[in-house]
Amino acid sequence: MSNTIFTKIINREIPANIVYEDDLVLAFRDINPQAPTHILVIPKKEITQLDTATKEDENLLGYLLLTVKKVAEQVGLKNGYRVVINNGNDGGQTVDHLHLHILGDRQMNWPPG
Ligand code: DGP
Repeated sequence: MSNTIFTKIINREIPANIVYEDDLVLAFRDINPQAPTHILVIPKKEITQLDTATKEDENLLGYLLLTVKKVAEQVGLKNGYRVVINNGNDGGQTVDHLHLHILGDRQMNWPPG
């Protein structure tokens, strides 16, 4: 798959405001925040989008969600938050490396745009 901007962040080829990292995942602040707190959680494995994840990624997908919870707690999102995965063109995905958005510190609306 293509080497996206997120791979460059993982490899420290470009800077990012990293809030959490371990062997499997990385979390960093979104460069174009849509809420006072906007963090992206990504797998270090290059998965293009949710649609291209496979059975082999089952544990990693669960781990990403538990990482969201851990990061939200770490940054103090006590009143809740929204988790978003934009998948593919109609989903509004712009970076071809699976990522989970954590949006918080404001009231979210429904339905989303
Ligand atoms: P999506 O639309 O779901 O593919 O979201 C991609 C997000 O990635 C978008 O909110 C902006 C963010 N983003 C794009 N390039 C960079 C970057 O170089 N650094 C950081 N921190 N975020 C980026």
